[in-house]
Amino acid sequence: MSTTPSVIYLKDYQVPPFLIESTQLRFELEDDRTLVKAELRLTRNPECQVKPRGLLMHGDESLRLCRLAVDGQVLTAKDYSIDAGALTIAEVPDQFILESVVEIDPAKNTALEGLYLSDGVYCTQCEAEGFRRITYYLDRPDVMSVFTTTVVADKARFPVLLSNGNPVAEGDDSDGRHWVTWEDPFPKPAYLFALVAGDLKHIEDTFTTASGKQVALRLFAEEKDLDKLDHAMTSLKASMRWDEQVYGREYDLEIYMIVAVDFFNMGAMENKGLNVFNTSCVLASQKTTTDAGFQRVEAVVAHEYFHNWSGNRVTCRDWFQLSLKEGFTVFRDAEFSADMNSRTVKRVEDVQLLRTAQFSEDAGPMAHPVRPASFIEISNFYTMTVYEKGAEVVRMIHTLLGPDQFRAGSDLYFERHDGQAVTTDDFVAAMEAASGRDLTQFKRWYSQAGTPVLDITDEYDPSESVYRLRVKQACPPTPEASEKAPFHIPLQVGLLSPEGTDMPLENDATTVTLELTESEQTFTFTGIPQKPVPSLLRGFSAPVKLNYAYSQAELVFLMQHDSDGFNRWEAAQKLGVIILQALIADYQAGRELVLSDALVGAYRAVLNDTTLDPAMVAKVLTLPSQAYLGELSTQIDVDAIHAAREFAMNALACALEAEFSQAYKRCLIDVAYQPSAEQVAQRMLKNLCLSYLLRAGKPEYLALAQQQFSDADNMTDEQAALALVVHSNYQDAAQAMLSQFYSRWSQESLVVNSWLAVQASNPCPGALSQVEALMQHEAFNMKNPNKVRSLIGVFCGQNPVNFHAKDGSGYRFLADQVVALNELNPQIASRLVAPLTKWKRYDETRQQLMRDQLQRIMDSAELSRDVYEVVSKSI
Ligand code: 0A1
Ligand code: ZN
Repeated sequence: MSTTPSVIYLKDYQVPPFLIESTQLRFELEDDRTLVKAELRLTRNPECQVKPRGLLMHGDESLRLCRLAVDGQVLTAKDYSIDAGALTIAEVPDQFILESVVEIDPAKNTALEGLYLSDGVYCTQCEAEGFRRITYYLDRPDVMSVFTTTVVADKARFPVLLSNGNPVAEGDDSDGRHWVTWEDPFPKPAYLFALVAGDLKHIEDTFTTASGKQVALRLFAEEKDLDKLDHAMTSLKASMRWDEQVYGREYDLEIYMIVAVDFFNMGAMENKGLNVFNTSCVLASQKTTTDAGFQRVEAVVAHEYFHNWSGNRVTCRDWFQLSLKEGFTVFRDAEFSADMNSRTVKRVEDVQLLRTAQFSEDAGPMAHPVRPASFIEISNFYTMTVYEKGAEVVRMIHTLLGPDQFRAGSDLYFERHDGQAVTTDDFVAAMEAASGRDLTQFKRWYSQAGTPVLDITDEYDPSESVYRLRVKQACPPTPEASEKAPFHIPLQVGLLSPEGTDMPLENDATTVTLELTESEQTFTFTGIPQKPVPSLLRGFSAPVKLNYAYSQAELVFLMQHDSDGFNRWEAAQKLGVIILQALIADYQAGRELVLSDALVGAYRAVLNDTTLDPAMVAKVLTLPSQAYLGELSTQIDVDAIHAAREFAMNALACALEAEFSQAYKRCLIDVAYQPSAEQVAQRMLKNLCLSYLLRAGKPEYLALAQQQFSDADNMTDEQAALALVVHSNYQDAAQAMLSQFYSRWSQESLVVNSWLAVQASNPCPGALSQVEALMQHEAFNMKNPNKVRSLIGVFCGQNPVNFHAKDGSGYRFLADQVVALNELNPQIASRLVAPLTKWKRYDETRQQLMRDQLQRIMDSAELSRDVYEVVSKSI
């Protein structure tokens, strides 16, 4: 980047002057280069008012143009120009064939955008704008074309040659090379293009769609990982059935393929008929994968599959509409996971993520609306806001419309827009048309950034049997706007009688949806015989912060009686927050820390109630996280939060040792391992108990953890024991376990990642030197995003005490890595820098140290657009 990068605005959107009717590609994969031959049938877009004489094609500085021809006429240098990678042909007819040949070098592509090599396997990543690194093209999602792709490569080293659609021809050349031609009949934008070539093996199954069509399912991986694909296959078939049953959506090609690659910037990619997956999101086996890993595979396989309709058949007009496909698809995969496992546990986990990662993004310098209004580099907008908050926005529509009208809206959306590239307005319009509801104000959720805050008070009038809730909403300023208009917020509410039962409300319902539309509103409930305890924001019905002055006794009451499982957990969190905030204040004031009996009593009751879902018991007995407590603070005091949590957990461990020990034993499983909701729940609670027991300070519990570590027949138990000991005071035992773990698993790349992460997240002193040492270890590779995330990403994002060390060493370390990665892989560099951008939340000394490092990155050599955007917006 030699000049200041330009900003792209939604308001400047214009339809493309040209369309591409068909795309024929031929890839010749050679050792030191790849030749890409393209034959494009272009035509003027009838919908475009202007008729430019020339044509601008997206491209990249890494393309070496070998030949360019219009309708067979070879162009010479005077007929075209190339500027900052883009190709302009001075004059073109209304309809023509454009032929080009370019040379690219996948072996040198460490950015992992476009065509690159991952451990000897060629693969592509084209979303969002990677296709222009492969050939000159109209690389924008509203240009949709049918593709025919021929891949040619050495047969011995690259026996498998894949692309989108159906294979239509193949053959051998005389020189040991072979070729396969693929045809994708569905018009698609270039970002959904994919190519894979390598020595891969596969497992195969079939799926019969609701209308009786047979689909071949093929999952590819390196031979050594072939035994880790069964769970993904099961998840794929379950997703296909679920989308038929819940959304009436069938698969449309004859074949569906997934390829596992080890080098990948994100989780996975929904390329038409040929998904490319990060190994971390598709491989799973009992011995090497934790329960959380199994659930991630299930969720990501479903997510990519669901994109076939929400994303591929109906795609985005422009990248500002990214949440059109991502918000909707995350909502769909969350509902799928809820149906496959425990609904309440899934909701709790999603809300925990939203309230830490998304809320902090929405409060920081990169805050943006679900539909951003501008960007410098679109890769920076694959965010918690676009994905997770976007999914909450769809969920709110579902809540406001109810399941039947929502389904009608979704049917109408797919019917109206099949084969089109559309906007979030089109999505909402379909929901409005199907339901008859006016969502004009609701659409502010797409255009206004920031997390709304609800302040709720109440009053009860016994003489009239009337209960009133008074709700105020406000939203703090964010970079794009200081004033916010009121949001349309569905607030689900129930009222509990003093006996702990739900009071019947309107039409005898026990939960009602209040619709907030103004900055201040009062809701009146009549026929309320006694003063109720309100259960507010049931199921987390809107992505907001809520203040209501609950007493500790009311929270304990809700923990026991609320019929809404999510809010029972939420009551425990709120109680934990109140108690921890007091401990934090005591710590800061140098007062002695004392644990409240209320918390011990509440925890004991939950622990002894064997009727509860063990997973929910584990969630309830987990104190609010360091990140959440930070998010709730005006100024984040990392050390005080850590000290308060450590103190509370140690005190709980001592007070409830016997109960934890009994619960641990109750949760032992003596049947064969399964990643089923039931077993997952038991292991979750068992390992939570172990975490408390280790804090009780008795050697017998260290022995218990060591025994679990060596006897475990699954990675969940093995890794839990390892992490607990490594993060404890038993440092000698920890070292022994770490080296044992590494020698056991050094050949399993994904397990080694968790070995790196356990050390990177170690809150004990010295973690930074350990991380620096590990960067020199054979297990680390700066070019592999999974390694970078597991070591550097985890240290900077999940080790607050060490990352925020007062001497600024953590900040310096991160800046060094960002500068190094900026050259290798801009997307990863720019994601990694996030923790530094939150400097405003810390004390003045740390603020200064963090800003110094941001400035140092800014002043370092040529910055990529990715890193430039994040750093310049943060300083
Ligand atoms: N569309 C994918 C996510 C994805 C986005 C960008 C990528 O490369 C820069 C890769 C994947 C999804 O939502 O799963
Ligand atoms: Zn997605």
